[in-house]
Amino acid sequence: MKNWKKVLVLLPAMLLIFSASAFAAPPKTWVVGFAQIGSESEWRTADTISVQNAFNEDESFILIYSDAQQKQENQIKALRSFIARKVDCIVFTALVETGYGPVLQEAKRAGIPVIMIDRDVQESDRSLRLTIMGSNFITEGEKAGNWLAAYLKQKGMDDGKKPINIVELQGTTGSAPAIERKTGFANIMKQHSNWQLTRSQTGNFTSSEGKAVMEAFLKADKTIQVLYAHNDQMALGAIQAIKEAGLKPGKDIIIIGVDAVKGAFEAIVAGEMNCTVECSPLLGPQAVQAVTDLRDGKKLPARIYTIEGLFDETNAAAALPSRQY
Ligand code: GYE
Repeated sequence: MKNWKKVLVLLPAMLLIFSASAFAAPPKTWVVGFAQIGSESEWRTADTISVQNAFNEDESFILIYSDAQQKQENQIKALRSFIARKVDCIVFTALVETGYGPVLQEAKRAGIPVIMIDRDVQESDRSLRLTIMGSNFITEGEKAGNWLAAYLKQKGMDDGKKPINIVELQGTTGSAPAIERKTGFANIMKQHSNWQLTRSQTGNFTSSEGKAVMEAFLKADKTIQVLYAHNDQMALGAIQAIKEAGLKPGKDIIIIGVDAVKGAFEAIVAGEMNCTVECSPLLGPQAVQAVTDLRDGKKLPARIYTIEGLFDETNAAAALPSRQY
């Protein structure tokens, strides 16, 4: 008898839940503006495609894509046009770390949330963006340094006294990955007093500039033993320069890159490059998840890191067939 009463009392609530879930309104369509940097590398292309596909596959989003062609002023213009169009959310990758304060303030005043992916800005006011999702670039630089220490040891090339001459190709000046990949590698250099950074210059994350800078390094210096490039694209350009100088890349000069793009895998398998630290560009699904959570009223964590590995001659060939970028 008692149970019957309970059912009678609960019935209206049960009906309400049932009808709410059966006829739940579809999620409100959100217009998302994506302010991308450009297309300087294989990595960037894979990143753009991943974000575009992930948003386009979800019918509840309309993505507006902007390619800034490597210019900060174009990015600022794109952000302003997103604000003028009153988009629901902005997904933003900052070319460099500084100079976006005013436009981010404008977005905040307009009540438009900003989600950073890949490259963050240096703004003391954390509230200017909800989260930054992507890689830990300092860890990547440290991984590159630790790999080098283990490799030199294994080859019996480092007695801890004789100098190890290293050159560095930096990424775009002022960008988060260039600053932090340098810092991470320098952290490991500090543990090896005989390692010396003999030359360090920007190659702007591109193959052509990486090649040109490496050519200049090789002309001026015959003692280079190691190249640390802040991305694979510059390492691949430098490999051309090393070959043209009559040297064997991967043998006469140890070459370390970052990203783990297909071109680097092929170079490692061919014995022309030694190591690449993985940095995943496949940020699309994670970005869609974050924007969906935001639309659902959930709070986003301030930092979302991607999980990544490292590849050299011991594991590159086995991993190559399943690589997505
Ligand atoms: O390593 C490089 C690209 O921001 C992590 O930018 C990204 C970097 C990536 O051009 O290849």
